Amino acid sequence: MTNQAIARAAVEVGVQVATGYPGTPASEVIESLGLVAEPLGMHVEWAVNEKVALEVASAASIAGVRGLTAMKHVGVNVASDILMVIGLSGINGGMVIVVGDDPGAWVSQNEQDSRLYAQMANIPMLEPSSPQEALQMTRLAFEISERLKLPVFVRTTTKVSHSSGCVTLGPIVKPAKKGEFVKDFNRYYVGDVVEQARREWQHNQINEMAKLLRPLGLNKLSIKAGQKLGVVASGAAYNYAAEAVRNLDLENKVAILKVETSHPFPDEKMKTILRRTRDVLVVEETEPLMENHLRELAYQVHGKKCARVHGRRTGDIPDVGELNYDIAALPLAHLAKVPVRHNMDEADARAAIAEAVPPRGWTLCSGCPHLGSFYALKMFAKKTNKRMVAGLGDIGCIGLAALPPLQMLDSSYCMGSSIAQAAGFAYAGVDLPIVASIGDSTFFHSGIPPLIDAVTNNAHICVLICDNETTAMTGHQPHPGTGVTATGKPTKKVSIEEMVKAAGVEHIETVNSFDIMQTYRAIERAMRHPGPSVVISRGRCAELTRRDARKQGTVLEPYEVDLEKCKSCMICVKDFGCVAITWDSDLKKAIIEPSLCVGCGLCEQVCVFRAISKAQPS
Ligand SMILES: Cc1ncc(C[n+]2csc(CCOP(=O)(O)OP(=O)(O)O)c2C)c(N)n1
Repeated sequence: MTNQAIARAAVEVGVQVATGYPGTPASEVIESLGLVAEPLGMHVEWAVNEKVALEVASAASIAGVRGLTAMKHVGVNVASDILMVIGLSGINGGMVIVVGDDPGAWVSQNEQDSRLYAQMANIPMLEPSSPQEALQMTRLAFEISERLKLPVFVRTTTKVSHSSGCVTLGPIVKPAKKGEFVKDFNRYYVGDVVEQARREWQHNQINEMAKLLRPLGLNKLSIKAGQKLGVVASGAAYNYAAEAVRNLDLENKVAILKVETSHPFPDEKMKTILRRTRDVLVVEETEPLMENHLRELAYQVHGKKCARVHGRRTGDIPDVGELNYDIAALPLAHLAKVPVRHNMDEADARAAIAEAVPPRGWTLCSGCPHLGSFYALKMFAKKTNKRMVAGLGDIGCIGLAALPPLQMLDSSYCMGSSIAQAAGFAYAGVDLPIVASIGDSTFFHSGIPPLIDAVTNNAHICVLICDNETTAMTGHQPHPGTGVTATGKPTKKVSIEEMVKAAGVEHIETVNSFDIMQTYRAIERAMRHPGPSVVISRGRCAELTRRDARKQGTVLEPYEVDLEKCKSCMICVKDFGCVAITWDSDLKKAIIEPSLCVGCGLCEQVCVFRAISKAQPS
C-alpha cells in the first residue's frame, strides 16, 4: 500500500522521529512505523494534534536527525501556524510532511487541495501516483530536504494512498546520529528583521530546487513531433489520464507531461508542451492549479503557437469532486475527435458490486456506547419545553448520532468546534438547552482551549464528552487518555476528568454510556447548572469489545426478544436504532441478530415492555 511504501522509505533513510495525528487517508504511515519503531530505535508517536506533530518532528530535524510527520489534508489547517514559519528557519536533518488529500471528501468534511499550502508556505511538494513512486519519491524528498534545508511535502490522494502494488525495496540505513542543537538566533528566532532575510533565503532555496531536479528525471515529458494534443496530469489523476490515452489508442497522438513536483511546477516542460501542441488538457485534483499556472505561462510563451488550455475552468472537467477514468476519457476523446470508450472493467465491477451489496446508510455500530449517550440525550430533549436541544456536533463516530433515528446533532464542522459553537449560541441568547457533543480523541486534539474559553465567559452549556476509549472513526489509534503509545507501549494516562477540572469547570459527572438512566439524569443535572458543565459518558467502543473477545477467546452473550412480550411498538427499531435489531415483517416483531449483538444491554433498557433480555444459553 502506498502509505506503507512511504513508511518503508522512512525506514530506509533512517528517520529517527516520526509523528502524526490519525486521519484517513494518511493514517497507515504512522501505524506502519509504530510496528517497527522499537527494533529500529525510532521515536514514533501519535501526537495530540497535527500542529504538535509537525512541531515535534521539525524540531528533531532542526536538531539534525531525519523527521517525518503524516496527516490528512484538514490536519494541515491545524498545523498551518507552524507550517508558515518552519520554512523560514528551515531544518537540518531531512524532513518530510506526508499529506493525504481526499478529493470527493469521501472520508472528510471537505475536499481541500494541499498543493495550495505548498505554494503558500513555499515548501517543495512531490506527488507520486503509485506505491513504487511513493517509496522512491519519499526517499528523494529526504535528499531534497537536506540539500535545500527545507521540509518537503509528499502529497497523496485517497486513491493513491490506499492503492497497492509490487514495490522494489531499497536497503535500510540504520541511523547512528544523535540530535545536536547548534544555536543560531538569527535563524531560529523567526520574526521581525530576521523574517525578511529568511524569506529571501527561502525563495532562493526554491529557485535552487529547479537546478536540483534536472538530473533527477522527475516530471516526465513524453512528446513527439506532430503531436497536437497534450495532457498535463499529476497523482491519481495522471493514472486516469494515462489509462484514457491507452484505452482510446492515442499513445502516438498525445504528448503527456506527468507532473511530479507540485511546488515548484516544472515551468520549462510546461512551456514546451504549450509551445508544441494545439490543445492541452489538464487533469488534476482538486483545484485548477496547474490549469491556471499553464494559462499564466501561456502569456510568457505568447504568440500564435501556444496551446489552448482545457480543464475544470473551461468546463471540460467538472468543477468539483474526485476524478475517474470516464471524467478524463470524455474530454480527451472529444479533443482528439475519437469516439469515447468506457472502461468496461470498471463499469462491470461497479454493476457487480451494486448487485451483490445491498444499499446501506451510515450508522453507528451495534453495541456502540454512543447509542446509549445519545438515546439518553434524546430522552432529555423530549422532556424539555420545546422538546428539543441545540445539538452542536463534532468530528468522529459521534457525528453519526446526527442521523435517524437518534438525530441528536444539528451540526458538524471541524475538530473541536462543538464547544466554542455551543458557547457562541449561549452568548447569542439561543433559547434552547445547548449541548456540545465531542469524542475523547477530539477533546484532547482541540476541545480544551474552547472549554477554557467557555469557563472564562461562563457559557451556559453542557459538554457531553463521549469517551469510547479510542480514536474510533480512523481505526482505533491511541490518544493521551488511553495510556498506550503509538508503538503499543503502556504510558501515563491523561485523565479527562482532571483536564476538565483544571479548565475550571465546576459541574463534572462521569457516567457509564451503557446505563441510559444514569446518563440521562446526569445530563439533566448538568443542564440545571448555571455555567458550563461537563458529562463524561464512558463506554468501550463496540469494535474493541469484539476484538477483546476474539483475542481472549470469550463469547459475547447476545440479547434476544421474547416474542410473546414484544408488543410491536417498534421503539427499539425506530427510536433507538441499534443495527443488531431488525424488524421481522412476517412475525411483525423485533428480532435481534445474535452475530451482531455484543451484549451491551442497551436495548433491554430501551424496551418499555421488558421484552428484551440476555439470551438463555441453548
Ligand atoms: C484536523 C483533523 N484531523 C483529523 C481528522 C480525522 N478524524 C476524523 S474522525 C476522527 C476521530 C475522532 O476520534 P474521537 O474524537 O475519539 O471520536 P470517535 O470516532 O472515537 O467517536 C479523526 C481523527 C479530521 N477530520 N480533522
